[in-house]
Amino acid sequence: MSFRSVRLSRHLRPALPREGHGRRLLLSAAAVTAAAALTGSLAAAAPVASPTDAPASDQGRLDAPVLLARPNAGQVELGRNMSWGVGAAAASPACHPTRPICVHWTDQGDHAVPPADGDGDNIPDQVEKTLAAVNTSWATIVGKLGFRAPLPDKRSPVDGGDTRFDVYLADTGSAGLAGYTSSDDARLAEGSGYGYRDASAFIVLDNDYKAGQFSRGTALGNLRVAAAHELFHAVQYSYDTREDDWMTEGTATWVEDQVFDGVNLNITALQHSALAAPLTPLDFGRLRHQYGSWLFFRYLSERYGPKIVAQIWRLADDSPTEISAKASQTYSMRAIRRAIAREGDDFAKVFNQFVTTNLRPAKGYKEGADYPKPFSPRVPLGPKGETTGWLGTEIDHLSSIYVSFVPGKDAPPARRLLLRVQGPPKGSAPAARVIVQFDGGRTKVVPIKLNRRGDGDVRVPFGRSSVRSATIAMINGSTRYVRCSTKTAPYSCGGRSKDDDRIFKVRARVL
Ligand SMILES: [Ca+2]
Ligand SMILES: [Ca+2]
Ligand SMILES: [Ca+2]
Ligand SMILES: [Ca+2]
Repeated sequence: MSFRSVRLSRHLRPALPREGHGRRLLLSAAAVTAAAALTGSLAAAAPVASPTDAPASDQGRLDAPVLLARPNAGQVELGRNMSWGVGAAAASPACHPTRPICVHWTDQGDHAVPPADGDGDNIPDQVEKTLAAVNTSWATIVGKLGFRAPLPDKRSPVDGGDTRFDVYLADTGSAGLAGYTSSDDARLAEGSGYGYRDASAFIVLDNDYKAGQFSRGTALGNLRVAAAHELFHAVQYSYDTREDDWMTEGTATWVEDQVFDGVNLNITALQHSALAAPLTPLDFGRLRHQYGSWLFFRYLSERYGPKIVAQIWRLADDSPTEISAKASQTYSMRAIRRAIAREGDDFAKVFNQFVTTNLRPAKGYKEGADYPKPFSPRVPLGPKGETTGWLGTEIDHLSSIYVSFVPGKDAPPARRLLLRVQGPPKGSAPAARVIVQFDGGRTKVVPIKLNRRGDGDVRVPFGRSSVRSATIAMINGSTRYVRCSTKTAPYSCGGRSKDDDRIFKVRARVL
């Protein structure tokens, strides 16, 4: 992407482009250019509603678990307005010989699985593939990564035959879903008096993953990542059925690639992540950003190993086996902060490094060459003494913006750039870092030390003959929330951030 060079305005003019859920960018030629490009990329990645375009990662989870009837008297009610309307096939269910997993299917009506049965054992190939995908997911998630298994469904009014975990096959693709997770655990019922939030669960996967309903990837690839994703929701239910959306969907989308590394369908969701939409808060739980947040869990698992995500869920536990009463009702972001502290690190520092790493995903992530690159407006600066004036923008909590300063034609061959930042006060966790990219590809990250008022400056190399760009990342790392559990905003703890709409300004001058 290239941009015409802009004359930078010294005073601030309001411009109201929007990214994601509606972050307002203020002012300045650079910001306006950035915003125009952001709007462009958003249009390209506009949310799609038709089932055909539903990404594989777009699996549903019932927001509030409700009691749902399962097989009875030949009818099978599966929630989400999905019902077989007929009985199960004669050979249903097919269960794994050692793991407690059973797959249920029907051979009649709209939800029938394709009848192909290569080995002639009356269990259709699709059922065998589903059982294999769920079994592999279980082996990785529970066996290798150390997560809890789904709870036995011993308190369900209908248990699928016994307390083993149940997988039902239905035409979920017709509802635009790759699958979903639900629960009929009696402890979730109104007035059950149960004081914790854990529950057993069952999952529903598509009956065929046929191409007409799933436009990306192969039928087998879609089945595999849906199995991993939905099994993981059932695993989450054994900790907390009501954890924040951005973490439940983010970690379920993360686990797809931990189990089936070769499928990579979750890369689609990165259109709604800190890479493509850095001005949207990391913990925004709507408009598909709850899936895109998997990038952050990937960052943590590449940094500390994937078991850190199991540690996070243990710290977010709200079942009778929770680590301590103190951990009770610990929400997503608090659990993440504690898990990072146990690694000897500080969340704000890690979030700043996440933002810095994201500027060049190909270098920062194992599979980052395939990830979208964040947009950074390029501001050419020419002769000695030239300045941008103050460029300002509002930044919400857990969000950031990048601006790249580039030595222009008139820039002296060996000069430095003075960058001044005015951010919000220290308590709101502001940060600024400069990533200098030299010719030949080497980079250097220079933090800008901000004082209590949020102000700071730094000098970085800016010679025309050696520097390609100096990119500033301005970061709002706040994790201060108020009015938790009021569900007034789709963020961590169901509360609001204390630090949204914080104004950050930067001024660059060629020395
Ligand atoms: Ca068979
Ligand atoms: Ca069962
Ligand atoms: Ca289907
Ligand atoms: Ca992969």
